[in-house]
Amino acid sequence: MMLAITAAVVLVLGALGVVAIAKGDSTASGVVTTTVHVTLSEFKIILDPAIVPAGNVVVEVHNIGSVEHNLSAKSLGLKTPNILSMGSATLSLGKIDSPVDFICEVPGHAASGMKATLRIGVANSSVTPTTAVMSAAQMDKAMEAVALKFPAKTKGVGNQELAPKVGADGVKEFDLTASIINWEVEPGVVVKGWAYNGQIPGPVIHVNVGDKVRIVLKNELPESTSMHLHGIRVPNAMDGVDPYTQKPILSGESFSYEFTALEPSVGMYHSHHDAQVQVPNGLAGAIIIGDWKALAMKAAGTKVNDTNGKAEQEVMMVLNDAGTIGLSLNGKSFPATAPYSLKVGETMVVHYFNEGLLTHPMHLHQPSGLIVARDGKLLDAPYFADTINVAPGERWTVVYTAQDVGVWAWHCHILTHAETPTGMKYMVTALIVK
Ligand SMILES: [Cu+2]
Repeated sequence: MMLAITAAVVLVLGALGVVAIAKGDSTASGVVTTTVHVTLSEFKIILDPAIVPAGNVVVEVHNIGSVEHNLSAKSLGLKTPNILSMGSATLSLGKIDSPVDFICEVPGHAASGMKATLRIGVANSSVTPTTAVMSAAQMDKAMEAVALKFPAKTKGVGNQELAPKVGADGVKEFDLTASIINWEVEPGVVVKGWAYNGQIPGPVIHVNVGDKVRIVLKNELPESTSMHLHGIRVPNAMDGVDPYTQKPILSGESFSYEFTALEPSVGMYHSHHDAQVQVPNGLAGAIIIGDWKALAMKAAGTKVNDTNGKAEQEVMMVLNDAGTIGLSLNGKSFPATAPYSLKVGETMVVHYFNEGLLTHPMHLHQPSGLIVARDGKLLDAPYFADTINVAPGERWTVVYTAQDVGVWAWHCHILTHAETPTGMKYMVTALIVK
């Protein structure tokens, strides 16, 4: 009966949007029932309270993340179903008198940090749930505070152009080292990133058609790796798919990927070993063959109002949504993302690369993008779009010519990838047109 009443109270509180903690409650038999509010997100489990008195425990679970999660208490054999973004579930743990370990059982999520332990003792409530009720004014203030931080300084910048060493044989050699580093995704949020040359995304490799290329990858990770050249035409033995085309590169060992750059390409290099962990955690970078500023402008022709017929910038925009890095543009979450700037009549050629697990519809408020290539192949008929769906593995090359002065938001249009109740976050940046 008491459980039914507690459940009813929880339901009512939930319906009102109130997520305050239900206080411990004694039944006639003296057993306390405590409701624990659990918040799931990428990639955290927050318990409130985290310490409860021995007795009956009911957990009320809210997923405020952007992807599906669940909550599992393995030692008790209890688990919620998968909970959609912004969904809820309730789990009765029964009578508890020793600590309970929780994880999210979605593959990779526990390893990325979705673990928590409910302890037994004097109840506390030190954590404020992020979905706690705010007044409209408080919400406005929180949103403004985040917006004013943009662009926030963080340690580490990805996508830095990597200069080759050119040997007597004329081969352009690029040296990459894979290792685990501390990576600041947003101000004060430092995660264990898996990086090439200490950068997330890895450095940009730029070569010309006809170049002989050698990429030497040294593995300083705690596990094996290999590297696939995604979208680049290479001999099969250089395709980086262990154990088929090569042996795994063991920790401490190196491998040389050698090929001749045969055709203009917009490619990415990324791990092909334990890839669902290694790639979202950061092991990915851009590799470009050819002069895409020139190729893209030739394809655009007279469709854009560029003043000098030249692209002023080439921008790599690497999308990610999982692992330790999470929802991000070029390894950073708003307000730590980098803004871009152009003068009216200037052009930037943007390559979108999706290294995540989800599709992201990338939207620049102005100007419209002229799509000139998909996966490094020029289109017969370039076309305009203001929202461009970039699926995992895809690369889209887009010409943006600045038309109107202002600060134009540029973000993923899955809104939970761009906003939270306390302001813009994750896959958001801006184009500043002067
Ligand atoms: Cu998205």
